[in-house]
Amino acid sequence: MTPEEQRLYQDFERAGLVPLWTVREGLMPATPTPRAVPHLWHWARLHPLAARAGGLVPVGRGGERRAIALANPGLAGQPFATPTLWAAIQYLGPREVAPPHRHSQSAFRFVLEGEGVWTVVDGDPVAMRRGDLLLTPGMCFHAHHNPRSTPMTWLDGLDIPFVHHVDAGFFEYGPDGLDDRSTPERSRAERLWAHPGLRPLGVPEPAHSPLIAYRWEHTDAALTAQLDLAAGVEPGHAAVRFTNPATGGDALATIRLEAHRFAAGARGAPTREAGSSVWQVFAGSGTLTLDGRRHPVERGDLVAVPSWTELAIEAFDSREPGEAGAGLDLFRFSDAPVLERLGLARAAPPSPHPGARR
Ligand code: GTQ
Ligand code: FE2
Repeated sequence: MTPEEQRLYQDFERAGLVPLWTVREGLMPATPTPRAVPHLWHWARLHPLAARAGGLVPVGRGGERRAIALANPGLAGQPFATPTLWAAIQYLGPREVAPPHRHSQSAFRFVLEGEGVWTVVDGDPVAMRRGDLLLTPGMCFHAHHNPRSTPMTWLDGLDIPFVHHVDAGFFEYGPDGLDDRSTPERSRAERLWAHPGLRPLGVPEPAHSPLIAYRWEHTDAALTAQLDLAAGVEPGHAAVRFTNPATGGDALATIRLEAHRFAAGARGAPTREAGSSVWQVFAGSGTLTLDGRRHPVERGDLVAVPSWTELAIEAFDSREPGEAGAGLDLFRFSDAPVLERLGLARAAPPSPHPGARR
């Protein structure tokens, strides 16, 4: 570099400027180059750690929740599973209450095992049981309470990293003390909105999905029928999206929620899409192959799939004791609604050479 050029670059820096030609390739790659890496967290390791926190760390004001976040090793120690998605295991001990609050971040709970906690969403107590998906749309007040003598754990998913990146986070405490500690079997949300194809009249136009609870019995029946009818995504692969019954759109504004079932021995075609996702095994076992690396997975295991990572799923042909059926059931959440709204969604056609590529 000539002394004159050197002075120019110094003056750029002093003036708060960066020339494109020094950063173009890093900032505008041909295809996404995520810092997040494909990563697997074993439930068998997470769960005991959450239980230990249960014995040592109180749940209350300030920290708000006994939630332990999955931190992607590519994201410099930040508590983010992917650049847009938070995934955490939350533990609530016998007779504990997680106090009411609300925030602009949207949340869901997915229950891998156990029951006995009610999440109270805008005053509506919602029972949590295995396989259920419960919503906490942005700015709804929510608290969780466990009236039983047994602890419960579940998966939380939120858009915390996305909201952090765009500096749109707002948070408020709710009134201390939980007003409604009742434990109804069915929430008001379900009594109004969980009748297929029937929209209640005379109720206010909902600002977010009014359903709040998506029960495993319905998810399971939908997946079973799709596989029986061979009408799914591909042979041996059925999938459903959780939607807002008032609009047919995604159940949450920023997070797509899906359940997938692979029949025993089924092998899905490799897929690749812009935007990131997290998968959790709900039942059965199989493998998730990420950019050619094969990871065996079993019940509860969580996998982060960064943008443009090739993913192929295979179900083992085995029946686990206590599982509903052979094959592999998975829950998935992604940032797809954000990318779609912004015109950034893209998917690649299946790779012509599936299998190991690295
Ligand atoms: O349960 O309200 O994992 O506010 C992170 C933030 C759970 C919750 C999390 C939260 C919650
Ligand atoms: Fe919260």
